[in-house]
Amino acid sequence: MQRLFSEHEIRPVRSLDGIWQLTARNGQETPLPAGVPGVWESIPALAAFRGTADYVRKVQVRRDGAVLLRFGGVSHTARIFWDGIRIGEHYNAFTGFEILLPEVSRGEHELRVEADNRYSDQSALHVPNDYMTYGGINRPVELHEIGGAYLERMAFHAEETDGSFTACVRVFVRALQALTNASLSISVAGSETVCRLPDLAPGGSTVADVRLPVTGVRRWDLFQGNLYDLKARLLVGQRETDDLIDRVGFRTVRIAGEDLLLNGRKICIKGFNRHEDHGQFGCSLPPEAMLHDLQLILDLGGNSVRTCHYPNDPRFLDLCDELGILVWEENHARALPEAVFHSELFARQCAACNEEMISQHVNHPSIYLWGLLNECESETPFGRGVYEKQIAQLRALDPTRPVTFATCRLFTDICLDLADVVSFNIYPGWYTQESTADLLDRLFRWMDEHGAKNKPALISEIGAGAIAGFHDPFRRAKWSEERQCEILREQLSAVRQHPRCSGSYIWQFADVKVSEEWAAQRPKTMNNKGIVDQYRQPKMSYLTVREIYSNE
Ligand code: ADA
Repeated sequence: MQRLFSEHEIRPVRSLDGIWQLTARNGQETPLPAGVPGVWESIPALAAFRGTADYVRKVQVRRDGAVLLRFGGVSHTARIFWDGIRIGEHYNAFTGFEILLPEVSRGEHELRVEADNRYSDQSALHVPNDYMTYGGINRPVELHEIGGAYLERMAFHAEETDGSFTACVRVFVRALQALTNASLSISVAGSETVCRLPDLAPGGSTVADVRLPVTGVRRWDLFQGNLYDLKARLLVGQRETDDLIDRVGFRTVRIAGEDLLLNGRKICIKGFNRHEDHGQFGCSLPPEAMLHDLQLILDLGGNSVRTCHYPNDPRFLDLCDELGILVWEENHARALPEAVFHSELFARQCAACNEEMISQHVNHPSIYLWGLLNECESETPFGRGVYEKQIAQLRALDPTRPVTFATCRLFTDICLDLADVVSFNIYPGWYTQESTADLLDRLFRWMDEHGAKNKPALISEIGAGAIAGFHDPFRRAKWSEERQCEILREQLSAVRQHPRCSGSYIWQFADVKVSEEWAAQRPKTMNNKGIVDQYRQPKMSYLTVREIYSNE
C-alpha cells in the first residue's frame, strides 16, 4: 500500500503490488516476471537498459461502477492502458498520480503500464545527472472502488494560540453523479464535527473548511512522533458512502530572526542528504530498508533528512513522522543546464511537481521546510524570475511552512532575499582548498549584506568522497576513507561551532549510482560521498560523524 497505515475503513481498496509481466522494448521476446514496486535495473538482463518497457497484469473488478487507479510513482514517464485503451499519463518518478475510470464492468481486465526512462527533449527534470534515473513502477499501485461521490484529499495544519491547538482541515469532495443530502463527519484527536455539503451536479466538486479546537494533545516534536488519525466520512442521508484517513501532528514551525523554532524552541539541524537509491533496490526501497536508513541516521546522532533532490515516497515520510525526524523536502531539480532551465517544458513540469509534492505531502508533520531548485541559476535576472515564480507557487500551496533553496552561487547569488531560510552547498577541503571556518565567516558576512540579514542559515551540503574499502593511512589521499574522516571532522566541527549557522546536512548519507554521462568524474559511476556505501556498510567516517553529531 502507498502509506504505512490504512487510508480507508469504508472505501474498498486493493493493492495491485506483486509480480507483473515485464517486456522491455529492446527486442526482448518473452515477458519477464518483475516485482512491483521495483525497478527493472534489478533484473540482470535489464541492469543497463534505458528505454521503454511494458508492465502488464490482470485485474479482477468485483462490481460494476467507478474505479480509481492510484500510482505512487512510475519512473520516469508513464502511459497507462486499460483493456488496451490509453487512459492516462504522468511525468516524474517522484510524485504520485491517479486515474478515474467512471464506468467499469465487473470481471477481468488488463492493466498495462508503459514506463519510459529515456533522457529526451520531453524530459526536463529527469536529465543525465549526479544521481540515477531508474526505470519501472517504483512505488505502490492501488485499485479503489468509488461510489457516486468520493473524498479526493485532505489538507491539514495546526494553529496554536496560548498553548491551545486548533485543527484546520480542508476536505476536497468530488461528485461523479448528482449528490444531494450529503454531509461530512470530520474527527481528530477526540474532537468531531459534522458539516452539510452543498448539492453537487455530476462532475461537480466542493471543499469543506473546518476548524476544530482540540485539547490535551501531545505535541509532535523531535524524536517524539505523536500522531493522530484525521478521519473524514462522507454521508448521504445517514449512509456512510466514502471515507479518507490521514495521520497528523500538532506542532509549530516558526522563524524568529536567525533561529529556526520547533514548538517555540530553537533547533540545530544535524542532517543528512539522502537520495532514494540503494544497491539492491534502486530507487524503489521497501519500507524495511527505509526504516534501516533512518535507524542508522538516528544512531549517527542525526535529527533531519533532506530529500535531495525530489519529493520522497510517502511511506518514508510516514516513518519520519513516526520517529520524530525533521524533513526538508524539495522539488525535483538539480543544477539544470541553462537550455533546460530556460525552457517552457521545465516551467510546466516543475510547476506540476510543486503542486503534486505539496498537495500529496502537506499533512506530514515531519516536513518543516520546503526546498526548491537545487543549485539552479540563482545568480541571473532570468533565474531570479523563475525562483520568484516558484517560491510564490509554493507559498500559495502551503503558507504554513518556510521556504529555502540550496545555492552554490557563493558570493554571486541574487535571490537570497526571496527565501525564508538561506542554504549553502559548500565543499571546503574537497572541491576548494580553504578552511571551513574562514569560508563560513566570509559567507555569512556576505549574505547579511546581500538580502539575507537576520535570516536563519543552513549548510545544506558539506562533505567529501571516499571509495569504500580504499585505505591510505600514510598519504591519506583523496578518495581514501582516512581522508574523508579528516575533511568531515574539520568541516563539521567548524559548522557546529559557528554561531550564525542553524545546522548542516552532510553530503551524503549513502553512496548512490549516477548517470553514465557522469562516469568520467565519478569513480564506479557513483557519487561516493556517502558515510555508508550503497548497501549501507559504514565507512570509517561513520564513527567520525557519530562522534560529532552526537555531541550536543
Ligand atoms: C552538488 C549537488 C549534489 C552533488 C554534490 C557533489 O552540491 O547539489 O547533488 O552533486 O554537488 O557530490 O558534488
